[in-house]
Amino acid sequence: MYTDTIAAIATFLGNSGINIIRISGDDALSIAEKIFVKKIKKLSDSNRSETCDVYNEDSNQHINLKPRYLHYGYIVDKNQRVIDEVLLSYMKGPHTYTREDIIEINCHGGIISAKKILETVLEHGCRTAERGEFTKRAFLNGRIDLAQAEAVIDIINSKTDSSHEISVNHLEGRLSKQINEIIDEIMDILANIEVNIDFPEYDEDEVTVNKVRELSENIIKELERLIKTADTGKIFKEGIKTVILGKPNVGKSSLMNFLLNENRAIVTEVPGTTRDTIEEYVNIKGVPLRIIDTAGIRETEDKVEKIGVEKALQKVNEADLIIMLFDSSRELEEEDKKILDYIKNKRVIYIKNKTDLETKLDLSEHEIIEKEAINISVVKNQGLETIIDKISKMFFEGTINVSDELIINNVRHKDLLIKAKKSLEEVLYSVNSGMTVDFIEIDLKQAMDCLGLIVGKSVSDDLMDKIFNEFCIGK
Ligand SMILES: Nc1nc2c(ncn2[C@@H]2O[C@H](COP(=O)(O)OP(=O)(O)OP(=O)(O)O)[C@@H](O)[C@H]2O)c(=O)[nH]1
Ligand SMILES: [Mg+2]
Repeated sequence: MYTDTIAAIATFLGNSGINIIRISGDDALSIAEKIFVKKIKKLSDSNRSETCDVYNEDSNQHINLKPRYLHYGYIVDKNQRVIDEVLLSYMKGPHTYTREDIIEINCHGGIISAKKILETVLEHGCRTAERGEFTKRAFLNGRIDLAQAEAVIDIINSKTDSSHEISVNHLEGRLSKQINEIIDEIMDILANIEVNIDFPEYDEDEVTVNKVRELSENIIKELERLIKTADTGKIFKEGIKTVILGKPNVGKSSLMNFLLNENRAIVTEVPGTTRDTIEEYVNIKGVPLRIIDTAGIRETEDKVEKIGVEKALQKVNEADLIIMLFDSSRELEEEDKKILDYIKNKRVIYIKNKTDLETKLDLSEHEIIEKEAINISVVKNQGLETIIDKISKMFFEGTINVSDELIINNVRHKDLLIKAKKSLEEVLYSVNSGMTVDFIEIDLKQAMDCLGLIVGKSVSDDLMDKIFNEFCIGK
């Protein structure tokens, strides 16, 4: 099958050591042969121009690019002017990332070389790759399935070791294997039903019904187990969305800075210092946190502060965790009580800050909070470890071994698993209410289709565009 040839810079353009230009498709090799030279000749000084000082000795020389070797040489433009000194490799399809012929050119870092080389490559008759198009080709050419392609982007976007490990598991095909096994089981049930429909005279109805019931129940259990892991997967992928909340001046921004280990938020003794929400990602002892510092909650006439307070309260709705800060050197005030009211249904860690000062806070009205609250002093660096330990216990019940467990870390997969489970519950319902087996065929097929979409069986162009548009160029 002929495909047009695509090219892109696969590395991040900046002051790096090297950049890589990638070409994939039927013309990759012939393009390389036109732009790559192994030998150069310095022109004599009199012939030198400012922009070109080296030339190909024999522009028509035949270059033998042996596959899977690194070839040292130069890239030249259409006028045979040298652009850069490079290492070039040729990987012959189908044993490549895209299953097509691939050329990779390692040039010097910086912006200009890579851009010029790409321009030259494009001039020789290929087009710029779209986002994720190399990986899309790997999928379309059957080297990986859709779940594995999605794992590639998740590996690139990983922010923690654990999240990386989960995605590597998926790339290796562990999720796909499990999903395909479930699809096979559903196909077994369907086959049973077909026999029943085709040969009703065998009167195997009862046997079939029992078999359908048992298999559906087992698959539902398996899907439930997978769906349950999605919460952990989301946390590892996005971090625990942790909103620091409290009245003005309790030390929210000080705590944020401490957790980030940098002076990110402005801290002053003036109540109402923080006006906007500030979000940062941090990984503390393996616990991934997306920390959000907020404006101190109080009634205010200040227009800017008011918006800040509204934003802070909005963040509460999206939070996985609230860190509610009290100032132990001040009495419990209306503002504290209002915040407590506001976060009633959330997961909360209560903290009393400024314990280095004389205690004035009395939480005896709130017995449970008093018992649970962690005493800290940000300025004295006291009690802060306890916060992380508590979060770790709250979300991971100690430790979690992501390498052994198959964890769902993709919302699309989770939604499809839930849909598949619902269809199978319909199957069970139909079976239990005595409907004939042919009735359940539709639901079974629907469950199978949902699971098929995870691994990319009969996926629409729209869905593919949506998935691969999240990739970077050159991947
Ligand atoms: N003594 C003492 N002072 C602290 C402690 N933590 C913070 N502070 C001080 O309390 C003041 C307010 O701290 P911030 O971190 O700005 O408080 P905030 O809650 O972010 O305040 P707003 O942004 O105004 O809502 C600053 O002067 C801090 O140095 C502490 O543990 N002990
Ligand atoms: Mg602040």
